[in-house]
Amino acid sequence: SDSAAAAAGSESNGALAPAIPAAVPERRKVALITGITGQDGSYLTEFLLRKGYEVHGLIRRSSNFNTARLDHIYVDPHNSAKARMKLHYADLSDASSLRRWVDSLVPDEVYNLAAQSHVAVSFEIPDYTGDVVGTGSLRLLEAVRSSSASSGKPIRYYQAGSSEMFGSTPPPQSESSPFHPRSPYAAAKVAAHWYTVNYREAYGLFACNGILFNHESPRRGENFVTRKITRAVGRIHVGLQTKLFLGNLSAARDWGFAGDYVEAMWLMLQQEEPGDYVVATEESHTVQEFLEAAFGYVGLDWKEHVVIDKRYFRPAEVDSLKGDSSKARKLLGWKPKVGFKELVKMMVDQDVELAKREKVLVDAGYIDAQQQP
Ligand code: NDP
Ligand code: GDR
Repeated sequence: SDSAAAAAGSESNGALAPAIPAAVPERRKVALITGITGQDGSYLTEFLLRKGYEVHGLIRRSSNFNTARLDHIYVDPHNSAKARMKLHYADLSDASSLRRWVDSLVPDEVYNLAAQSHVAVSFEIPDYTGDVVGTGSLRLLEAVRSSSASSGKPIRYYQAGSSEMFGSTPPPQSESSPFHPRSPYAAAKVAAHWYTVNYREAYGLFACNGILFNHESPRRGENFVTRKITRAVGRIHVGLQTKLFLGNLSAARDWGFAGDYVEAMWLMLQQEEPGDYVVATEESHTVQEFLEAAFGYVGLDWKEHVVIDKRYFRPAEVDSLKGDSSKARKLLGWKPKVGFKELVKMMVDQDVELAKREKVLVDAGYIDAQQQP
């Protein structure tokens, strides 16, 4: 659908008309989210809308609409009584666009989720990844600091940090574990982490780093390993594909559900003091275990379908991640609701449905089958 994307751009100034119904006595809390079109952005938007927030998202220009994860939430901004999510064009590589929206929206909370978030791709485009993930976070922090200093209004800031920052540090990893990043992506996230700490210490900004371990969902990008596997399971199950090409199967990850993790982001910004928190399930599984669970759930044997392809091995790998999230559990009262098996089931169920629909369209000649072996 093109609906959500169509709201951004020149007409989005209309979208900035007050969205507060006359009957609501107090100003709604206003959240500004970068990376709103991503997996976490869509869950966080749903979460904040349920809490009564007005949500503004910054989206980047693309030749195709890329708002599919938001289309079910989207209400046309001309319907000003109902539309509480608005989209605006900006980019983490463009400081002026960030400052402009922070100034004009006067948000209570800013969530910086935007990133070139693929670890393997960061080895292919290291310079760009460093610019968006590292310097982009600094640009946004500076926009928040300077805007808040001129308006006098405090703004709370969330930085999407990652367990990848621990890299080769052995598990379990907690807030006090040393960082040893193993990719341009992870090194840039370490920079963003320290920029955030620095803005807190230097300017007293209410800024928090969430150090989130891997979190997945049916909305996960299709080239991350969990979704790549569940997408293939669905397609193999209905006969649209037979093989799945993967890299290192022995890496271990602490996989949780994205819907649970966005609550932790919000909780960090509701505390009396800002801080940094590890968010994790505290349970770790290898890629091979994920394969066994996902293929096994629909009665398939992964060994009959998986082929190892060297191109998916990384120049440097993160072997083992398992979080210690006791600080978040104690101080935020947060804990995950969805476990490993339930997560696999949720993702496979959706991807089997998706493959069935794809098959109907392919069989009817409405779409071409993706050319996969
Ligand atoms: P996604 O890759 O799904 O989403 C990334 C978002 O960033 C998209 O909305 C993307 O826009 C946007 N974006 C990318 N480049 C730019 C740019 N130059 N300017 C503005 N926006 C940009 O990531 P997730 O939702 O999975 O993750 C959210 C954040 O959390 C990321 O920062 C990620 O690095 C971090 N993280 C994620 C974890 C996970 O397991 N999911 C774990 C720990 C940290 P577009 O849709 O146009 O591509
Ligand atoms: P990760 O996620 O690098 O942990 O980063 P990804 O799913 O890409 O890789 C997990 C592990 O699986 C191995 N692997 C493969 N990975 C991909 N993508 N494709 C393959 O074919 C494949 N075969 C094996 C990888 O080598 C790796 O060990 C994610 C991202 O969301 C980051 O943004 C985030 O910060 C971290 O999680 C926490």
